Amino acid sequence: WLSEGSRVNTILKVSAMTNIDLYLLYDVNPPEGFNLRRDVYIRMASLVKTLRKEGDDWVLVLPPWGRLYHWQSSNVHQIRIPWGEFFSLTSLQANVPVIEYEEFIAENGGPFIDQVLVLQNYAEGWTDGKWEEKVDERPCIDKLMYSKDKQGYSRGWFWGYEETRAQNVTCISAQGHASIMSPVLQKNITVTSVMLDRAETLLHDHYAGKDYWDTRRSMVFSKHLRLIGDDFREKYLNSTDDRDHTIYSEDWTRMKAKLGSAKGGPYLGVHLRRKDFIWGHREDVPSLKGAVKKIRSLMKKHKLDNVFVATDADEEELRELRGLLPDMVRFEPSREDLELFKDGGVAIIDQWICAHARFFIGTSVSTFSFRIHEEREILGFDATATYNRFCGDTEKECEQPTHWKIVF
Ligand SMILES: Nc1nc2c(ncn2[C@@H]2O[C@H](COP(=O)(O)OP(=O)(O)OP(=O)(O)O)[C@@H](O)[C@H]2O)c(=O)[nH]1
Ligand SMILES: *[C@@H]1O[C@H](CO)[C@@H](O)[C@H](O)[C@H]1NC(C)=O
Ligand SMILES: *[C@@H]1O[C@H](CO)[C@@H](O)[C@H](O)[C@H]1NC(C)=O
Ligand SMILES: *[C@@H]1O[C@H](CO)[C@@H](O)[C@H](O)[C@H]1NC(C)=O
Repeated sequence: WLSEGSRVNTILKVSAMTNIDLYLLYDVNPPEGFNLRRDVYIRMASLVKTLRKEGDDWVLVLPPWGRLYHWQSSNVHQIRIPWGEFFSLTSLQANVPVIEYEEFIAENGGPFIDQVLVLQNYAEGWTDGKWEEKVDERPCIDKLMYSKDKQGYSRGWFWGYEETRAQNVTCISAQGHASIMSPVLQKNITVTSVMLDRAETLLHDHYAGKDYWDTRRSMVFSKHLRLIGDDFREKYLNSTDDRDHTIYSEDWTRMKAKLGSAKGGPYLGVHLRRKDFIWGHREDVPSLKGAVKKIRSLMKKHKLDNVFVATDADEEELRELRGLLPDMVRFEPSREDLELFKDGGVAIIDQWICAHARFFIGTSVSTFSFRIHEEREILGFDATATYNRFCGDTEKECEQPTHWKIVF
């Protein structure tokens, strides 16, 4: 009953009949940070939703966190971190079926990935200067980050799981939104586990649309991190959900705060991105002096006595900042806390505290700041209290961030 040309469909049907899941794994270009990776998750969740609409039981395998360039705290174990340490898995699962990588290994019968598709652009770029959506199997443009072992399996980084191997690695040129991969995965793949490497190559299906926001709202931070942030707010910033009108529902599907309903705690929230943002002497990033001047003027304008600062500034800049702004409040984890939460957890706590401020100002085109905007949108803050950024000291046109309204 294998009719010609239907091998793929047949195998997929057999899988569905026997309730075998199909697994979509993915990874992102190594230099990308935590907050861009959170954005790529939204694109992959959208692809899985499209695949499931077509009828097959695809499950998204969550790529373990680790080896991130910015996570440099020494002597803290920072690889093979499951998503459950940072996000609420039940919340993610209420949006799209997801499993941790170790669950995949167990369900799949071992650390094997059938097919890795390395996504890349087109070697020839846009033909005739015209952009069109397309996807084709093509020779690999860059040197592959995988190598064959003695048995002929492909070995690679695989999130620090050394025993993991792939049966087959090929390159695909793709130009378009995430769901452009849906036909490829349905028709051209005769396997049960597929990994898309360099998944950031794919664009959002519909940026800031309903599906985008459903997935974004489902990315609820894990409870232990939220609790640490809430305790800190109460203890050092006189901020509680009751008084600040930021009541949070554990069930994100019921979290529908009205725009403008959140008041926020009596403090200014600041995200001051430094490090690589100042090394390039970017025109849109202020000096510390410039930033503090703006902070002072905002505190006065909004009658706020407290300022909470989240920053990745190095020791030297931090000392300078403390000199200019001695009254700033910062979340400074103890050694044990850092080992427990890791750099990713501390970043989340910083974001959570900024998200609850009466007024927030962030850094130009920082995905760290963008994720705070979204969190505040979910909590129901007025746009004027959220979509603000520092201007460079000599920046002429200082365009402010875009307001992306939630689509429920
Ligand atoms: N705790 C803490 N960490 C920060 C802060 N700002 C930046 N970082 C760290 O630096 C990393 C870089 O920022 P990300 O936004 O995640 O990285 P990215 O995706 O490259 O995004 P950009 O900010 O756009 O560079 C974060 O993941 C954090 O680890 C901050 O205010 N607090
Ligand atoms: C799918 O497979 C067919 C036949 O092998 C091939 O011609 C086509 O280019 C493939 N499509 C994609 C998108 O990879
Ligand atoms: C590897 O995958 C490609 C593309 O799907 C396929 O053409 C090829 O036959 C596969 N090779 C092996 C050894 O399975
Ligand atoms: C905290 O806020 C409440 C309500 O706004 C206020 O009454 C109280 O005095 C504040 N406490 C401190 C220590 O500032």
